[in-house]
Amino acid sequence: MRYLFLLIWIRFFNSIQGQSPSGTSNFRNYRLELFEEGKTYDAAKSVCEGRNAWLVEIKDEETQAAIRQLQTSALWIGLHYDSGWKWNNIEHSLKYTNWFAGNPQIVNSNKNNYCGSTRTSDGKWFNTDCQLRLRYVCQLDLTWTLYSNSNLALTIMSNPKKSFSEANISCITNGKSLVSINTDGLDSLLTTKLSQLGTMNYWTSGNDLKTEDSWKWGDGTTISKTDAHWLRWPGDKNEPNGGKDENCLLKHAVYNYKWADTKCTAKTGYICQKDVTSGNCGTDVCLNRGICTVSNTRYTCKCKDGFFGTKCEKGKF
Ligand SMILES: [Ca+2]
Repeated sequence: MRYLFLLIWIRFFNSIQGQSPSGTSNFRNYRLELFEEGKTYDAAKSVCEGRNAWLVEIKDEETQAAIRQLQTSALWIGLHYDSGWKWNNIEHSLKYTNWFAGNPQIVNSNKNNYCGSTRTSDGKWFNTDCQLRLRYVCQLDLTWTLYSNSNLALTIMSNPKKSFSEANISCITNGKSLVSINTDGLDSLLTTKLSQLGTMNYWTSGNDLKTEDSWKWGDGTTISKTDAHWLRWPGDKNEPNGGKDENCLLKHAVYNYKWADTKCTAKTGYICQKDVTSGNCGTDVCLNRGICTVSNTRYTCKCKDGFFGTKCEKGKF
């Protein structure tokens, strides 16, 4: 009896909780999360919103391809009819479209074909009855993480992969720099965030490019060769161990994101940082022209009329 109760409780718990994605992929600065349990359009939309995400929005061919890699079945996407076809959240007008021939079909007064989905065979879009139960993909913005013990804003980039120097240029181009991991707290935060993303290594700013065996962060501070965050192998082959061949420091996914020296030409993910002590978070935190300010190690987005969400990513259209 007790076990029966337990079983019922578990089923109940799973039914309210039961929204773990069956597949994920990182694409640009987003995570795409696939849900295999068929739901109506509104129910699927609610699941995404409960995850601080939204039904995936396909703004170009690359996004379309990323979704197809994840799942080729028919899927709900964040497309709906409201006096015209619109994306639910960011940038609601349709610039890129990929409708199947004959779509969108004329919407009828019963509103039963007001929802957008993708076809199984080729991913092209069609509009259909919102009450159908389809698989769906949520899209989550990974752009910014504010490190709570400082005013460091972190950007974790997974796609496209870059070499150390390419990653460095990418950060600088965006007014940032590759991350300098000066505290245990920052290393721990990054380890948590990176492990949620999958199994990719990530470049930091650490290197001994200038003087072999003299490791420094990008901000000029020294990295001890005996720092406990270096990966420890059994025996005496502790990292860094690559000599003149390996001059750049990455957090290594397979080994719990411990540090390892690696060839700087390897292409992988990378982490940019930006100091937002001034209180101005810049232009890439709040979406849809929201105004960003920082105080007490938190950022706040003041959204323009019609937008809401922590990053003003959602809109009432
Ligand atoms: Ca070296």
